[in-house]
Parts: sequence; structure tokens; C-alpha cells
Amino acid sequence: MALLFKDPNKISAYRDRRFPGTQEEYENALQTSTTVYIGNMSFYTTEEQLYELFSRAGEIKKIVMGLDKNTKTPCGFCFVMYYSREDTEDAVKYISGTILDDRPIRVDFDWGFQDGRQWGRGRSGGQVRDEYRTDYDPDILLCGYGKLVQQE
Ligand code: GTA
Repeated sequence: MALLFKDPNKISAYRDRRFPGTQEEYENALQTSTTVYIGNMSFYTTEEQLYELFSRAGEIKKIVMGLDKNTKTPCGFCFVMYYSREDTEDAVKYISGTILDDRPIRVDFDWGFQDGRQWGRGRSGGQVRDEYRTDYDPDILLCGYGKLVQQE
């Protein structure tokens, strides 16, 4: 199983620009960490639903909901922390793409949760990607399109 994710270039397409280390350290963290990032979540999905789904891959240490930094309400992502690396890999392998609250969620390896990472980094408080969204998304408040797009 671990061999599947041996190549760090294939392990995650995402690069956290706020990671406080070198590229090599980042890649090493992705290979060893027991944290996954969940994206494309509904704003209405609860921690209880996440516990139920993600415990199928193994025992969960902690879940941290991603929050809009202004409203302090869920904004479509979270971090799930496991005890074991094998369970972490199983979550990426088997749970990514699962439909949760009508949305295919994305499970990605993560370098590790640190306080502050739970906040959306977008200028309006939520996730960056939601500011650039051009497709209709019923979960995005206001009229369903990205906040920056609406201003154009
Ligand atoms: N492990 O894929 C991920 C991931 N994402 C998307 C966010 N986080 C992730 N972690 C993992 N994998 O702690 C983490 C962040 C942070 C928290 C909130 O979630 O490390 P954020 O989404 O608000 O801000 O993060 P982030 O990640 O710093 O924004 P970034 O990298 O600029 O952009 C995220 C996505 O937005 C891009 O992949 C792209 O899909 C979209 N996007 C960004 N800029 C544009 C643009 N100009 N036009 C169109 N789309 C854009």
C-alpha cells in the first residue's frame, strides 16, 4: 500500500505556500503525515457526518472544520487526523470521490495541521477557490457564484 504513494510528485497536486520549510521537507511531510485535507465539502456537512464516514478508514484522532474567518461558520473544507499512516492512505484511496451531502468530496494528503490552518484564506473570509468560482454552486451564499466574480 505505501508504495502507491512513494512518488511525492504524485502524492498531491496542492502546494501550501505557507509551509514553513523547504520543498524536500514538504514532500517528506506529505509522505509521513497522518492528516488529510477534505475539499469540495458542503457548508452544511457536520462533524458527526465526517466522523461516521472517515472512521471507515480507521480510528480518528481529531477533526478540525475549516471556517470562514469572518463568520466563523464552516466554509467547505476540513482536516481529519488519524493515528496511523496506513489509515491515512486508506482514506485518500477509498474515500476520495465519495458523495457526501450531494457533493463528490476530495481527500488529499496534507503536511499536518497547525493552529491557524482552519481559517479560509480568501479575502472575503472563505476559501480562496470560492472567490474565483465561475460555475453556479448552491452552497456559496449570495447568488451562488464566486464573490470576486460577482463584483466584475
Ligand atoms: N492538503 O488541496 C489542498 C488544499 N487546499 C485547496 C487548501 N488547503 C489544502 N490542503 C491540502 N490540499 O490551511 C488548506 C490550506 C489552508 C486551508 C484553507 O486549507 O493550506 P484556502 O483554500 O483558503 O487557501 O486554504 P490556499 O490553499 O492558500 O489557496 P490557494 O493555494 O491560493 O488556492 C487554492 C485553490 O483555489 C487552487 O488550487 C485553485 O483551485 C483555486 N484558485 C486559486 N487562485 C485562483 C485563480 N486566480 N483563479 C482560479 N482559481 C484559483
